[in-house]
Amino acid sequence: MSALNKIARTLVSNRRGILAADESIGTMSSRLEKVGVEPTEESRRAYRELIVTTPRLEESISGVILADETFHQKLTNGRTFPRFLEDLGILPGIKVDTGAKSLAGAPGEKITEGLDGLRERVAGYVKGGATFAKWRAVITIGDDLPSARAVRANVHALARYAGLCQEGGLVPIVEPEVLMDGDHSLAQCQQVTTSVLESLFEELDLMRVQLDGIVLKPNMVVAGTDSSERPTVEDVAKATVDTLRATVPSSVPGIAFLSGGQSPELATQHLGAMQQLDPLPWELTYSFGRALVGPALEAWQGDEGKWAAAQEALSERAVANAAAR
Ligand code: 5MM
Repeated sequence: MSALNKIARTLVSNRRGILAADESIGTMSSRLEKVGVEPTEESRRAYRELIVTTPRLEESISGVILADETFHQKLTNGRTFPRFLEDLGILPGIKVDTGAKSLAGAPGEKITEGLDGLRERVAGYVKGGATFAKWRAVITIGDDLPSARAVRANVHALARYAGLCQEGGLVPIVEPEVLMDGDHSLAQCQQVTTSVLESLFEELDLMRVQLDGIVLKPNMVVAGTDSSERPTVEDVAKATVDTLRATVPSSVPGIAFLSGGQSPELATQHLGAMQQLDPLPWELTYSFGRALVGPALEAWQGDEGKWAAAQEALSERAVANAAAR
């Protein structure tokens, strides 16, 4: 078993999943503001300390994705975040993309940036304790969207990122997110997700990415947020697993879903229903952001007195997702 395969397997096995705590400074700040917390370097640090010190987190969380700011910050006990996680038996990960920007020639569509200097940044993160990385591409469904150029540009960037990470010793989490925004049907989401994943695996092959040393982080196949369709939990589970069976080679050790704006409870129910669709050639787990930490953030509100309640809220979601597996 290669070192990359071992890390990838650790991330997705034993009923554990990944916690995405890698909101960029802008996203984290606006989420803190929404719950009445002044967004500062210190409040972002304190919030991340609340998350990683949640009692028994390591029982349901295999890895935590950190943002660059957090990666270099310290907990109250003086340990850096990656070293603290390592001590707990949780793999430290790092988001290495630098965000989605407008794609020239493609109105309404984005390209994720961050390839320049990535080889050197990967080396720095490995020194600091990272074992895996993450890069998120966003694909929009709309009138005549996504365009072929946006899909191709994004899967190309994902494959080059994955190759650079593996070369430097990090397992790449490969995240092509087809957004829930819009009034599209579940069938449209399935068609777009299928075509994005087909293009992605062609490009990963072209760039000689070792498939047993990645974790795929896709969206679930759902109807758009403004759609009048209300698919059942079983409909979503079946459409998602059918799509993945048709596109994801069995050499990929695991698939860890993003939650994409679904409610925490629904994301967990979907994950649980998918496990019933045996046999599955890969592990299916979670790499949720909002669906894991949303309730904790609301419970905390920056109040030290509510620290324990917030950790309890995170624990509840983490345990529920592990149980759904
Ligand atoms: C945690 O948020 C991640 C980073 O977002 P920005 O760079 O836009 O601030 C994000 O990539 C996240 O990891 C995925 O979207 C999964 O999170 P959700 O909330 O969709 O489960």
